[in-house]
Amino acid sequence: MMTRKTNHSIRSVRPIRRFSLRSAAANETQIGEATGHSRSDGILIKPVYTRNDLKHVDHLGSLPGEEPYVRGPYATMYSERPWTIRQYAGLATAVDSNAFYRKLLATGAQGISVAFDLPTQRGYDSDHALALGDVGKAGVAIDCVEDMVALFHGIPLDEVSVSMTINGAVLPVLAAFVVAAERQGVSPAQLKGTIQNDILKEFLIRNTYIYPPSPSMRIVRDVMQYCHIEAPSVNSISVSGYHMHEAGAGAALELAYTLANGREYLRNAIAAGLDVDQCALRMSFFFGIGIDFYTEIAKLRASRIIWNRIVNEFGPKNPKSKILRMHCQTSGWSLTQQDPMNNIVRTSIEAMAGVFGGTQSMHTNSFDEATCLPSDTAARIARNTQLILQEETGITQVVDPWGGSYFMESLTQQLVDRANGLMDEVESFGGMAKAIELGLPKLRIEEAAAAEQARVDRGERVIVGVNKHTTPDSTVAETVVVDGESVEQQQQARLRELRSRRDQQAVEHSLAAITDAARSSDVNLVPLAIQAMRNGATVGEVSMALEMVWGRHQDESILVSGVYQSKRREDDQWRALSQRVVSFTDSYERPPRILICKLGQDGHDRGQRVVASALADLGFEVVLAPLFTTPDDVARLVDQSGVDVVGISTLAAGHQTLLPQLMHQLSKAGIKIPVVVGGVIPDAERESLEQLGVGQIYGPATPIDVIASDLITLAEQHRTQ
Ligand code: 2CP
Repeated sequence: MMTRKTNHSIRSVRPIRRFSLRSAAANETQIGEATGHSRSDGILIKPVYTRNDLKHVDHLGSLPGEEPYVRGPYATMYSERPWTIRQYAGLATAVDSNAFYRKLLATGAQGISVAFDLPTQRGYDSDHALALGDVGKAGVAIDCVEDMVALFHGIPLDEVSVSMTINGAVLPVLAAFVVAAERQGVSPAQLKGTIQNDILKEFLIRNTYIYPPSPSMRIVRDVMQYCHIEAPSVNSISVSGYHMHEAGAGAALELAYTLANGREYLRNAIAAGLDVDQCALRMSFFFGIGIDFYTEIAKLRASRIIWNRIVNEFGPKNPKSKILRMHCQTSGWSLTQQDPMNNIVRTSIEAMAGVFGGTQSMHTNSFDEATCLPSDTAARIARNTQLILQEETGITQVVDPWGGSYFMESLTQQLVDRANGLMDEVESFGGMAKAIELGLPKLRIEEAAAAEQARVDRGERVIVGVNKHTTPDSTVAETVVVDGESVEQQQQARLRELRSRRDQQAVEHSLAAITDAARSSDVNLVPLAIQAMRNGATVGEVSMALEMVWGRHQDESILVSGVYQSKRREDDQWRALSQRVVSFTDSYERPPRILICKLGQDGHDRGQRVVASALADLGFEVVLAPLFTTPDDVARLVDQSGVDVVGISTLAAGHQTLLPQLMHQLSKAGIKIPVVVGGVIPDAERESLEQLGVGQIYGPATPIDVIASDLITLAEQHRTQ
C-alpha cells in the first residue's frame, strides 16, 4: 500500500503488476475458494442428508438466545419483534432525500439508512474540483450541519433509528448528525442507530478511504469510544461483509474476512484502553445475501457461532457482548439488466434466506438497480417484499425453523470450519490489518471473482435471461436520473452562504484544534469535530484538517493473473480469441494495449478489475489507471501510454458529467482513440453516449468474450488508421 500527500495533479502511468496468488500464499492447502467453486465455496451439496451428517456438528441442542447463538440472538426472535425494514437510500439534496425518507417511513419502512454521495464519503465538499460530476449522484450530498438538519426535518431522531454508511469521513458526518440532533433537542444519549465506521473493508474492497490505515484505525477507535460514553444506543460500527460478497467472495471468505475484521477492531479498541464489553456490546455486522439459498442461510447461522467464539477469547462479562447482530442486504451482484423483472424474484428469495438466517435488519434491492437509481415503483415493490414476508407468510411465527435439519446444521458446520481455516491464515499473517497491508485478502477475493465470472461466461452458473432463457424484451420502463448540475449549484450556493455568515475565526480555531489532535493520539477527535461542525465548518474542511497531517491514502493496483484463464483454457471460443491476440501481436509487434480506468470518486472497481484480469490473461497489455482520476488525468494517461483503446468503468453515474469532459479533452489534445464504456448505464443514455463518440457500451453481465472481441477489432482499426 502507498500513501500520498494531497496532490490533485496527474499521477504517473501505472502499468498493472500481475500477481500470482499461488506464489503469494503462505499456505496453499488453506486456499479453499482458490479452487474456483466460489459462491458455493466448494462445499458439495448432496441430494440426501441423514443423522450421520450431524456427527461432526458441534453446536446442536442450543436454544435461540443462548450460546453459541446459532439459532438467533433473541429467544423469541420475530415472534416478538420482526426485523427492521431499513431501505438504504439517499439522492440529490438533503431536502430531496428527506422527502423520500418521510415517504418510506409513511409506507412501511421502520428505520432509515442513509446513502451519502461519493464526495461526502471521500471528504470533499460539493464545491471541490474533485467532487465534480459525483455530487448528489450515488447518494445525498451533505456538506454541513444545515444539510443534516434538512435531511432529518420532521423525523424525530430520538424515535427513529438511523443508519449512516460513512467510513473515511465518519468524523465530520457523525459530528453533523450529533449537532443536527441537538437542534431537534435530542441529546447524543437519546440517539439510536448505526454508523458503518468500518475502514478495513474500505482498504480491502470499497475504496472510500481517505487517510492511511493507521490513523484511520485511530478514527474508528475514537468513534467507538465516543459512542460508548456519550451515545450508548448507537451501534458504533457495522462490520461489513456485504462488499466482499458483492466483489465476488464466496460465503466462507465473506464470513472469514468480516469476522477477522471484527476481531481486529476489538483488538484495536482494547489496545486503546476500552474493555471488551465496552466495545463488543455495540458492534454490529452487515452481510450480503446472494442467490445460493441454503448457503446464505447457513452463512448467517455460522457467523453467530464464530463471533461468539471470538468474543469469548477476550473474556467478556456481559452476555450481550457475545451476540452477533446483523443487517443484511440482498445482492446487487445478482441483479441483471436483462429481463429485469426477474430481479424481483431473485430479491424475494434472497430476502427469505436473510430472514431464515435470523437477520435483525434488512434492505431489499429494487429490480431496476442494475441500470439506475430505484424508481418509485421498484422501490415500493422492494419494500413490499419485506412487508409480505412479515405480514402475509407466517414465516415470523417460528424461530429458526431450519434448526435441527440434518442438511442445514451440517452445512452451517462446514461453513464454520472453512471460515475458521481462512481466519487461521489471516492470523498467521499477524491479523487482518497486516494481511490487508500485504494485499492477500484482496487477491483472494479477486481470485474468487475472476473464477465466478468464468463460470458465468462458460454457462456453468445459470443466470436466467442472461446466459440462458434469454428474451429480447428486457428494458426497464422508468429511469431515474439525478440532475447533478442542479444539485451541485444548490450545494455550492448553500456553502457560499454558510461561509459568508459564519464566525470565520471560530471555525479556523476549531479546525486547528483538530489538526493539533491528529498529531497526538491521546485526544478523542469526535468532540473536536462536533465543535467544528457546530461552529459552521464543513465536511471537507474537517477532513482537510486531518489530511494536512496524515495525507491521503492511495492503493496500489495489483491484479491476480491466470485465474480466469485457468477456467477457460479448454474452451474453443477462448482459444480463438487468444489466437486473435497472437495475430495482432505478430502484425503490430506488440499486443493490443488498453487503458482501463474509472472517473471521479467512484471507487467500485470489482467490474473493471475482473475485466482487466481476464484481458491480461488473454494477452492484452493492460494499463490500469489509479482510482479517482479526472478527465484531464485520463487524457494525459492516454497520451503517455500509447494505448489502442480506452475502457471506462462507471457504476455511480459520474460519467454523465465526466465522460463528455473526457471526450472534449481528448479532442482538444488531438487524440483519436476508441473509447468504450461499461457499467451501470440506463438505456435512455445510450444514444447520447453514442453521439458523443463512445464506441461500445457494455451493461452488467456482458460476457468477457464479447468485450475482448470488440476490443481487438477496435485496436486493429486504431492501428490501421
Ligand atoms: C429486537 N429486540 C428484541 C427482540 N428483537 N428484544 C427482545 N426480543 C426480541 N425478539 C430489541 C433489541 O434488543 C434492540 O434493543 C431493539 O429491539 C432493536 O432491535 P435490533 O435487533 O437491535 O434492530 P435494529 O435497531 O434495527 O438494529 C439492527 C442492527 C443495526 C443490525 C443491530 O446495526 C442496524 O440497523 N444496522 C443497519 C446497517 C445499515 O443499514 N447499513 C446499510 C448498509 P436494544 O438496542 O436496547 O438492545 S447499505 C450500504 C451500502 C451497500 C454500502 O455500504 O455501500
